[in-house]
Amino acid sequence: MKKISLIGAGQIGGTLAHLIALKKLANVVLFDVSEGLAKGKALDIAQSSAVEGFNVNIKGTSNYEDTKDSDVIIITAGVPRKPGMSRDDLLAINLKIIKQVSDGIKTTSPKAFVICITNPLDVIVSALQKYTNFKHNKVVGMAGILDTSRFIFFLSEHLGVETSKIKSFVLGGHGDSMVAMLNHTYIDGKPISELVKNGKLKKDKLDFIINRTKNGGAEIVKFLEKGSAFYAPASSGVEMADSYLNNRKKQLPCAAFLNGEYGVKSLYVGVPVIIGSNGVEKVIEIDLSPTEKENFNKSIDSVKKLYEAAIKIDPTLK
Ligand code: A3D
Repeated sequence: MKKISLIGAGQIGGTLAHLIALKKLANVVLFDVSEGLAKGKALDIAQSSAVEGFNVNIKGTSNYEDTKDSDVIIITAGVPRKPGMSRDDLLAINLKIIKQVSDGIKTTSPKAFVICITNPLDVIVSALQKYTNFKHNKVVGMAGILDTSRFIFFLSEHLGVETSKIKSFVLGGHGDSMVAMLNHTYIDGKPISELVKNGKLKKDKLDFIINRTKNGGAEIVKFLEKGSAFYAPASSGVEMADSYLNNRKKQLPCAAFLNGEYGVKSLYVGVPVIIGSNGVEKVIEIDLSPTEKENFNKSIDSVKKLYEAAIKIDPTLK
């Protein structure tokens, strides 16, 4: 059995542990600074094994030694948003937490595939790679799968078409500047532009759905009042771990390190990548329309700006 360590046993961490157990993907170590939280959730999930019929080991801990030699590490340690807050408002506090996590994992699991979920995603995943000095292809951020899944769900709900029959993806930073790739969106095999042209999907409704996707996280934060989304983020993280552990070589939109692709150098940002047993095996460069390119560049600029803010907080990130 492979080993997945979850750093952060909060809402997403606990859901990740549950999903990994149900899917029998790997043994799980659930780590949190709050030891009781990690131990309590691990025990609770383990006690469902007889009902659910899984045979994976689940351990709660606040000791990094227990995460030693993990195959995959998924990081959700940090603070989530409160209503009215943007993801960027979390920068200073989550940067400090990610430094502690990096110190905890870099000597214990130097070969792990590390998936970061902590916000603000693109900048936190960059910081994580700098702090650990792990290879770029082994450190990746989860956001694009979630944003894409939200977009597909809203389209499906409006058009009455099953989600499995909609293909699309969302690129760019995980924030208000994310870009829905309309030229790569197909509804039941037809380009979305065709549905707009023949009036099946009104242009203003499509704009509304794109906007709702951008604000998909905030909509849930407002409903919950305490904390942010966790079911769909956990599902998205598990899909990445599964593609790595089982060498599925799936094409997934993730925050990956760009080294010249899309004309961007030395920055983590959301793009389609292939995830297999070598981690991020390839960044897929797709053709962007002039508008998509313009929006993508805007998104890159906002990620760059936030990274500069991170350097002000911790100059070692330069
Ligand atoms: P929450 O339920 O608060 O869990 C976070 C956990 O981290 C808590 O149990 C804390 O005790 C723990 N923690 C804090 N400091 C440390 C530390 N130094 N080491 C280990 N554990 C620590 O939050 P959540 O699970 O709802 O969300 C976690 C993060 O994911 C937040 O930053 C969210 O903003 C982010 N998030 C990202 C997405 C993306 O799509 C990228 C979506 C939803 C949430």
